[in-house]
Amino acid sequence: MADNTLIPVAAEFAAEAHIDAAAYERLYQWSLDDPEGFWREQAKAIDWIRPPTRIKETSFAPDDVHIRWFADGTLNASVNCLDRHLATKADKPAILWEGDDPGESRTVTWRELHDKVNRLANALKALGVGKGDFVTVYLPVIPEVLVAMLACIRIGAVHSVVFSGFSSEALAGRVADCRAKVLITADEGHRGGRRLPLKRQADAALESIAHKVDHVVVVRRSGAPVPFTPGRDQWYEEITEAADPVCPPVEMSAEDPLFILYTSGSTGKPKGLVHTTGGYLVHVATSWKNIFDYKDGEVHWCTADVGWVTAHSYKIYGPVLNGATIVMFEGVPTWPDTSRWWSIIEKLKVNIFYTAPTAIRALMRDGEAPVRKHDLSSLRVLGSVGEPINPDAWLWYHRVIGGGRCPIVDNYWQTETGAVMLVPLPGATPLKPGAAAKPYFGIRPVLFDAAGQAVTGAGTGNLCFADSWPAQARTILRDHQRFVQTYFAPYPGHFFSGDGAKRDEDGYYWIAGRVDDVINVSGHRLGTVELESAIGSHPAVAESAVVGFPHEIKGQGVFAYVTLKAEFAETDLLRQEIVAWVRKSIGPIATPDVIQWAHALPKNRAGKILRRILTKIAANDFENFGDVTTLAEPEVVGDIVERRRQAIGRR
Ligand code: 7RM
Repeated sequence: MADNTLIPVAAEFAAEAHIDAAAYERLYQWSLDDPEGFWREQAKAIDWIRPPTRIKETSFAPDDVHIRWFADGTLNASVNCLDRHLATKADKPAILWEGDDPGESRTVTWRELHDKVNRLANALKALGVGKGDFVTVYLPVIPEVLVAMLACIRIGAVHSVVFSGFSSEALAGRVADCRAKVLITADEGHRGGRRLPLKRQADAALESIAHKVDHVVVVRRSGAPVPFTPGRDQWYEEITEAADPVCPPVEMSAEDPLFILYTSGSTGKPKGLVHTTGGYLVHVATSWKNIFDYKDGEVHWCTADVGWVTAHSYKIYGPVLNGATIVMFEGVPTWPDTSRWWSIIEKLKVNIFYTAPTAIRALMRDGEAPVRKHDLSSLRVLGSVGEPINPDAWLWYHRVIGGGRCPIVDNYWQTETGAVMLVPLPGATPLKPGAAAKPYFGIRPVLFDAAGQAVTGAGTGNLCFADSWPAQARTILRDHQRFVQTYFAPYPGHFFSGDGAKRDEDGYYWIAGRVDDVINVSGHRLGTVELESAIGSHPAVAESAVVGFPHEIKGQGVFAYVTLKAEFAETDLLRQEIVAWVRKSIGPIATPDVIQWAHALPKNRAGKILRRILTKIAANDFENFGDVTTLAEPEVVGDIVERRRQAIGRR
């Protein structure tokens, strides 16, 4: 059993590591006994204009949930990301960028990055953007996305990065929700040899909402002709060339917002989680260095797209705060062939490589040959994030990619937590394939069982965290009540993660996955309600229910039960049409894997769909439905099971 495999920390690794086993025990204990003292010390990793004297101020009383860290400190985030590295690193690379096309690459030094950020910051100011304004960033993985984020925070504007794979409808909702003043996009994105019409999608999004942005800044990426609205639209190149290269940083309060990031929840409306400046930077800067055991001069590559929190904290802010060289890759791992990632690791001599289990599973299918073509000996530490990693994929990643010598840091956290919660520190914690291992400093995991009791010792339950940590999200934009209800109402006094977990005899944590109405597809969170409303808006659909099901590559796939309106026939053509409809309304990541027609959906007498049963059927488990006495029409289930049996029989 993989559960029993324990891979010890190599003595040579521990000897050189920032944190070894003894240091982990000592620091973890300190962080619990004296959180204020511990985090006051950690806060020294950041350059403050006025260092904080107030460290932690939190309340989790139901009528007054508030979270404040370092509240009287002031600072500027972009100074911490840029200016302070110039004295020692000006001509060293900050960004090593690889284009989708293997012939295309760029190096951006710290000096160049500083110059670009200052110019864009001034250009944004000239467009009327100031402290507290929202800027939506809808860009592919190109250096300008980092420039845009840092330019915003230099002038105190709040960035909202939207994944460029999201559709115009998804973008529209996110621009309207934060009432963005400016949208920054590109003419087109390049991905897997194809072009993404970003500017067209952005225009469509802006046309569909009542809120009006003042300006759209357009980066010329492909050079393709795109529609351009004079006055509103501005070419990035033109406004930054014309701008002054020196932009004084704005002094911000530690609790001023740094960015927002939308994530799917269990209702249809994405939540704009608000992260603030001081606590986020302290926690992200220090934890990134510790979890990857970063040494000055190393090259870090996180493969996540900039639209996800993984990229915010540990592709961008963590490394950039530490002055590390980061890799940005615009394309996909399978184009032009499945050795693309490995060729980049060899070419750029990547030391720290951080990706998601779904990618490992997909690349594993191709066998070892594409990996063996390349020299991966520069690798020192590997990371995994986004979903539980199955021991098979873990062992392959460790042996084939890491050559058996690189620890895998499987780090568990969320958009809401801002930074890591559970992780084996590479110089401190023996590894168990598939376990997110131990709590990070200052983190107090608690498992609650079905009776609502905290589990002591080994056991399973709903994963919560007591107290607070500096990178914790402060609220949901313009909906504090929803923030309180979602995260703090289920287990008063605790933050509820939405995940189930197990704690083993050694105190290691194993994440079981979501226990709410969220599916984790290839490490991306999708709310079932959001999917259902997309499907339900198709004219032929009467009703639908979406559940996750085990998927070999994606971890979980999207399974939709669909009931059609009486006048529509259940055809394959209509199936394809609904799939295309969902892709258009949310984006390709939301593509349903299976659509099964249903005459009716199983409901209780109050009309609530019984997803528990539908989840079992989607996993081809046709028994153990539990209590079915609440079903309004029990025969509906037999019919759905019969259709499922036929469908698998046919394949
Ligand atoms: C960082 C990130 C969060 C959800 C979370 C879990 C799942 C993330 C792991 C994991 C098992 C991990 N943020 N998750 N990391 N499950 N092991 N190491 O992914 O907000 O996009 O997603 O992802 O279900 O709740 S996220």
